[in-house]
Amino acid sequence: MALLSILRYPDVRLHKKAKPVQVVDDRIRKLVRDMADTMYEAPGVGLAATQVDVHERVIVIDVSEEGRDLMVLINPEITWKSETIKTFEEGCLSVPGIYDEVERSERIRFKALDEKGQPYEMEAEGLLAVCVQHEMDHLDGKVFVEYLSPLKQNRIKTKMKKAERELAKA
Ligand code: GNR
Ligand code: NI
Repeated sequence: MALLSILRYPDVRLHKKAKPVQVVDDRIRKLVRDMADTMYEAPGVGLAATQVDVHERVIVIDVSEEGRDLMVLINPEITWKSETIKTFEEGCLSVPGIYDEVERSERIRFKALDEKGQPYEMEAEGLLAVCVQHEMDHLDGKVFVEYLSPLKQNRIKTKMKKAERELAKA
């Protein structure tokens, strides 16, 4: 098992745009395994490759209660979004300790490749819909706090930088 280290906001690398995966090969399958281990260890319900400083379009998600229903999204694309918007209190492994409300489409359809390179399409609602949209934002270099007011973003930046200094001292 290999745990990867998770970048923390406001690291500039969180704003890089990830490139599509060209071939789903053993290198990508190893990345998926390591990302899943890292997500379960955190613990979190999703993780985008961007968060582990790999700028390729790979996401792992597990929103199941028992935490053993891994979903792999390679080169995901949203094919439909509901006009109905829902607010959800989001958190992020790259912004630990910060939770705030974000508005997103309540339901989506998306397509992606699985870890075998097989294409699939599915509809999502609830936490899964939130999570897919949150993770796809990461691949485009966007962190959920960017939906908050500039004042809140500055407060969060200050708080995260202070926490980083405390960690460095310890
Ligand atoms: O673990 C996570 N929980 C979560 C809760 C509400 C909305 C989104 C998320 S995703 C987050 C893990 C993470 O940071 N993924 O990028
Ligand atoms: Ni996140």
